[in-house]
Amino acid sequence: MTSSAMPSKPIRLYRHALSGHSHRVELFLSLLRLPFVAIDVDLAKGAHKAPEFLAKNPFGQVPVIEDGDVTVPDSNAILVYLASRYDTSGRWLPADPISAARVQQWLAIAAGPLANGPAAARLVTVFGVPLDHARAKDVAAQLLKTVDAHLSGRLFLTGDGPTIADLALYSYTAHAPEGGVSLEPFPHVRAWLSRIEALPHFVPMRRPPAKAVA
Ligand SMILES: N[C@@H](CCC(=O)N[C@@H](CS)C(=O)NCC(=O)O)C(=O)O
Repeated sequence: MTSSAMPSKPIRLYRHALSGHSHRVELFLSLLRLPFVAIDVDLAKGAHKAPEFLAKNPFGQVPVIEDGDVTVPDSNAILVYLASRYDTSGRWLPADPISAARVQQWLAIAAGPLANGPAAARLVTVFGVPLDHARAKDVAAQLLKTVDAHLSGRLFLTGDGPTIADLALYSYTAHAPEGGVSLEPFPHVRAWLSRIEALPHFVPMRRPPAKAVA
């Protein structure tokens, strides 16, 4: 399959509006100016565990995209797919071995400490999921300290320009305070968030109702 500028019909994004995993995909679709329709999956009612959704993603999680007859679950896999298929500039997922490895390194961080830290802390406060909040906050603080040091003297995670690595880390970092994780001690992280928010066609993630945040 070769890369092309536009899908022949809008991409279908199965998502939840308060999911950072879904938002990173929605953000990239917007930055690439790709046509898409968002389909809200009612997680509270268990729609993600219904047979028709499990046929799209056997792990029963959002996000999933359908692009013509191609179905891709998993936010980071979707970022890789969209960059490989539609980013004709090649800047979002560079092909040279070192840059490609750097991007993959951050995608692994997004699936590891970002999910177990800021995202997990927010699951406790916003959704009432019975996880260990103190441990999630510790993981988040350690991650943010490391990322803050990494971003000192760098504009973006892998260098001077944004890649899908930055998008994978953005949503749950920006919304970490909803999980009781402060961004105050991390000035380089806050400056990096602002740089992403200044990208043309940036779209924010919805904030939960105030009463939902502890
Ligand atoms: N590795 C997956 C994680 C996705 C994920 O955790 N999705 C959450 C919403 S943010 C979900 O669907 N949770 C429902 C469940 O796991 O049952 C990805 O990157 O897409």
